[in-house]
Amino acid sequence: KNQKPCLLWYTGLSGSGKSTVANAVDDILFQRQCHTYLLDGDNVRHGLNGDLGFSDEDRIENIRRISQVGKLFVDSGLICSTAFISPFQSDRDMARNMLEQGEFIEVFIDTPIEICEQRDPKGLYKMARAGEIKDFTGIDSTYDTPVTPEIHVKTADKSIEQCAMQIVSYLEVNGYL
Ligand code: GGZ
Repeated sequence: KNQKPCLLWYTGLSGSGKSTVANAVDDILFQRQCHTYLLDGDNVRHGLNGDLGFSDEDRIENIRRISQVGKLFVDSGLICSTAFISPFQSDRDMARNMLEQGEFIEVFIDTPIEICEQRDPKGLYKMARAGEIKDFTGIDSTYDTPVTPEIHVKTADKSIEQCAMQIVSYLEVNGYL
Protein backbone atom coordinates (compact mmCIF):
# COMPACT_ATOMS: atom_id res chain seq x y z
CA LYS A 1 0.00 0.00 0.00
CA ASN A 2 1.37 3.38 -1.02
CA GLN A 3 1.08 6.07 1.60
CA LYS A 4 2.91 9.32 2.11
CA PRO A 5 4.07 9.58 5.74
CA CYS A 6 2.76 12.59 7.65
CA LEU A 7 1.86 13.93 11.06
CA LEU A 8 -1.83 14.69 11.58
CA TRP A 9 -1.70 17.21 14.41
CA TYR A 10 -5.15 17.43 16.04
CA THR A 11 -5.76 20.45 18.26
CA GLY A 12 -8.85 21.59 20.14
CA LEU A 13 -10.42 22.05 23.56
CA SER A 14 -10.98 19.34 26.15
CA GLY A 15 -14.12 17.51 25.08
CA SER A 16 -13.94 18.83 21.51
CA GLY A 17 -13.69 15.31 20.08
CA LYS A 18 -10.01 15.15 19.07
CA SER A 19 -9.45 11.56 20.24
CA THR A 20 -12.82 10.38 18.96
CA VAL A 21 -12.30 11.79 15.47
CA ALA A 22 -8.64 10.70 15.37
CA ASN A 23 -9.66 7.14 16.28
CA ALA A 24 -12.36 7.16 13.60
CA VAL A 25 -9.83 8.33 10.99
CA ASP A 26 -7.36 5.64 12.09
CA ASP A 27 -10.08 2.95 11.75
CA ILE A 28 -10.74 4.04 8.16
CA LEU A 29 -7.01 4.13 7.34
CA PHE A 30 -6.57 0.66 8.86
CA GLN A 31 -9.36 -0.69 6.63
CA ARG A 32 -7.43 0.74 3.71
CA GLN A 33 -4.30 -1.12 4.80
CA CYS A 34 -2.40 1.98 5.87
CA HIS A 35 0.20 1.85 8.60
CA THR A 36 -0.63 4.33 11.34
CA TYR A 37 0.02 5.23 14.95
CA LEU A 38 -2.05 7.43 17.24
CA LEU A 39 -0.50 9.29 20.16
CA ASP A 40 -3.00 10.56 22.71
CA GLY A 41 -3.39 11.21 26.41
CA ASP A 42 -3.98 7.53 27.13
CA ASN A 43 -0.63 6.33 25.82
CA VAL A 44 1.52 9.42 26.47
CA ARG A 45 0.27 11.38 29.48
CA HIS A 46 0.45 8.29 31.72
CA GLY A 47 3.80 7.01 30.48
CA LEU A 48 6.43 9.11 28.68
CA ASN A 49 4.96 12.34 30.06
CA GLY A 50 3.77 11.01 33.41
CA ASP A 51 5.93 13.59 35.16
CA LEU A 52 4.09 16.56 33.60
CA GLY A 53 1.02 18.52 34.74
CA PHE A 54 -0.91 21.42 33.22
CA SER A 55 1.13 24.54 33.94
CA ASP A 56 2.11 26.46 30.79
CA GLU A 57 5.65 25.18 31.26
CA ASP A 58 4.56 21.53 31.50
CA ARG A 59 2.23 21.81 28.52
CA ILE A 60 5.09 23.23 26.45
CA GLU A 61 7.31 20.28 27.46
CA ASN A 62 4.44 17.86 26.82
CA ILE A 63 4.07 19.12 23.26
CA ARG A 64 7.85 19.27 22.68
CA ARG A 65 8.26 15.57 23.53
CA ILE A 66 5.17 14.58 21.53
CA SER A 67 6.43 16.40 18.46
CA GLN A 68 9.80 14.66 18.74
CA VAL A 69 8.13 11.25 19.00
CA GLY A 70 5.74 12.14 16.17
CA LYS A 71 8.69 13.02 13.97
CA LEU A 72 10.30 9.64 14.70
CA PHE A 73 7.10 7.83 13.67
CA VAL A 74 6.87 9.88 10.46
CA ASP A 75 10.51 9.05 9.71
CA SER A 76 9.61 5.37 10.15
CA GLY A 77 7.03 5.74 7.36
CA LEU A 78 3.78 5.96 9.31
CA ILE A 79 0.79 8.23 9.12
CA CYS A 80 1.07 9.40 12.72
CA SER A 81 -1.66 11.27 14.57
CA THR A 82 -1.38 13.28 17.79
CA ALA A 83 -4.50 14.23 19.76
CA PHE A 84 -3.61 16.78 22.42
CA ILE A 85 -5.09 20.16 23.26
CA SER A 86 -1.75 21.75 22.25
CA PRO A 87 -3.09 25.18 23.22
CA PHE A 88 -0.20 27.38 22.14
CA GLN A 89 0.29 28.39 18.51
CA SER A 90 4.04 28.75 19.12
CA ASP A 91 4.32 25.07 20.10
CA ARG A 92 2.26 23.89 17.14
CA ASP A 93 4.53 25.98 14.89
CA MET A 94 7.59 24.43 16.57
CA ALA A 95 6.25 20.95 15.73
CA ARG A 96 5.50 22.07 12.16
CA ASN A 97 9.03 23.42 11.72
CA MET A 98 10.59 20.11 12.79
CA LEU A 99 9.03 18.36 9.82
CA GLU A 100 9.50 18.68 6.08
CA GLN A 101 7.17 20.79 3.94
CA GLY A 102 3.86 18.96 3.61
CA GLU A 103 4.53 16.46 6.37
CA PHE A 104 2.72 18.44 9.07
CA ILE A 105 -1.05 18.70 8.86
CA GLU A 106 -2.74 20.84 11.51
CA VAL A 107 -6.28 19.63 12.15
CA PHE A 108 -8.43 22.06 14.13
CA ILE A 109 -11.25 20.21 15.88
CA ASP A 110 -13.48 23.24 16.25
CA THR A 111 -16.15 22.67 18.87
CA PRO A 112 -17.53 25.73 20.71
CA ILE A 113 -16.66 25.69 24.40
CA GLU A 114 -20.39 25.79 25.25
CA ILE A 115 -20.80 22.40 23.59
CA CYS A 116 -17.64 20.95 25.19
CA GLU A 117 -18.96 22.15 28.52
CA GLN A 118 -22.41 20.62 27.91
CA ARG A 119 -20.83 17.26 27.08
CA ASP A 120 -18.35 17.40 29.96
CA PRO A 121 -17.79 13.61 29.87
CA LYS A 122 -15.38 13.61 32.81
CA GLY A 123 -16.99 16.45 34.79
CA LEU A 124 -13.81 18.51 34.42
CA TYR A 125 -15.51 21.75 33.25
CA LYS A 126 -17.82 21.55 36.24
CA MET A 127 -14.83 21.17 38.55
CA ALA A 128 -12.96 24.00 36.79
CA ARG A 129 -15.98 26.33 37.12
CA ALA A 130 -16.13 25.43 40.81
CA GLY A 131 -12.45 26.29 41.19
CA GLU A 132 -11.56 22.69 42.04
CA ILE A 133 -9.19 22.45 39.03
CA LYS A 134 -7.11 25.43 38.10
CA ASP A 135 -5.38 26.27 34.80
CA PHE A 136 -8.17 24.62 32.84
CA THR A 137 -8.02 25.30 29.09
CA GLY A 138 -10.70 27.74 27.97
CA ILE A 139 -11.60 28.70 31.54
CA ASP A 140 -8.44 30.06 33.15
CA SER A 141 -5.76 28.86 30.73
CA THR A 142 -5.24 30.07 27.17
CA TYR A 143 -6.25 28.34 23.96
CA ASP A 144 -4.83 29.98 20.84
CA THR A 145 -7.35 29.40 18.05
CA PRO A 146 -5.52 28.03 14.99
CA VAL A 147 -5.16 30.71 12.32
CA THR A 148 -4.45 28.70 9.18
CA PRO A 149 -4.97 25.00 9.93
CA GLU A 150 -4.72 22.69 6.92
CA ILE A 151 -8.02 21.11 7.97
CA HIS A 152 -10.76 22.95 9.87
CA VAL A 153 -13.36 20.52 11.22
CA LYS A 154 -16.51 22.16 12.58
CA THR A 155 -17.97 19.33 14.60
CA ALA A 156 -21.18 20.97 15.85
CA ASP A 157 -23.45 19.94 12.97
CA LYS A 158 -21.58 16.85 11.75
CA SER A 159 -21.42 13.20 12.75
CA ILE A 160 -18.15 11.61 13.84
CA GLU A 161 -18.13 9.72 10.53
CA GLN A 162 -18.54 12.97 8.53
CA CYS A 163 -15.71 14.62 10.48
CA ALA A 164 -13.45 11.62 9.85
CA MET A 165 -14.28 11.59 6.13
CA GLN A 166 -13.41 15.30 5.83
CA ILE A 167 -9.89 14.40 7.00
CA VAL A 168 -9.58 11.24 4.89
CA SER A 169 -10.71 13.24 1.82
CA TYR A 170 -8.00 15.83 2.50
CA LEU A 171 -5.43 13.03 2.58
CA GLU A 172 -6.73 11.63 -0.72
CA VAL A 173 -6.93 14.96 -2.54
CA ASN A 174 -3.44 15.94 -1.41
CA GLY A 175 -1.73 12.66 -2.34
CA TYR A 176 -1.12 11.10 1.07
CA LEU A 177 -3.27 8.05 0.26
C1 GGZ B 1 -6.99 20.98 30.31
C2 GGZ B 1 -6.94 19.00 31.51
C3 GGZ B 1 -6.55 19.72 32.64
C4 GGZ B 1 -6.39 21.12 32.54
C5 GGZ B 1 -6.67 17.62 33.18
N1 GGZ B 1 -6.61 21.72 31.35
O1 GGZ B 1 -10.91 15.92 28.18
P1 GGZ B 1 -9.70 15.18 28.56
O2 GGZ B 1 -9.26 15.53 30.05
O3 GGZ B 1 -9.60 13.74 28.34
O4 GGZ B 1 -8.52 15.93 27.87
C6 GGZ B 1 -7.85 16.85 28.71
C7 GGZ B 1 -6.44 16.38 28.89
C8 GGZ B 1 -5.50 17.43 28.27
O5 GGZ B 1 -4.21 16.92 28.14
P2 GGZ B 1 -3.28 17.35 26.91
O6 GGZ B 1 -2.01 16.60 27.06
O7 GGZ B 1 -4.04 17.19 25.65
O8 GGZ B 1 -3.09 18.92 27.20
S1 GGZ B 1 -1.97 19.90 26.61
O9 GGZ B 1 -1.87 19.65 25.16
O10 GGZ B 1 -2.47 21.26 26.91
O11 GGZ B 1 -0.69 19.64 27.29
C9 GGZ B 1 -8.48 16.71 30.10
C10 GGZ B 1 -7.33 16.52 31.06
O12 GGZ B 1 -6.17 16.23 30.27
N2 GGZ B 1 -7.01 17.69 31.86
N3 GGZ B 1 -6.38 18.84 33.67
N4 GGZ B 1 -6.03 21.87 33.60
N5 GGZ B 1 -7.17 19.62 30.34
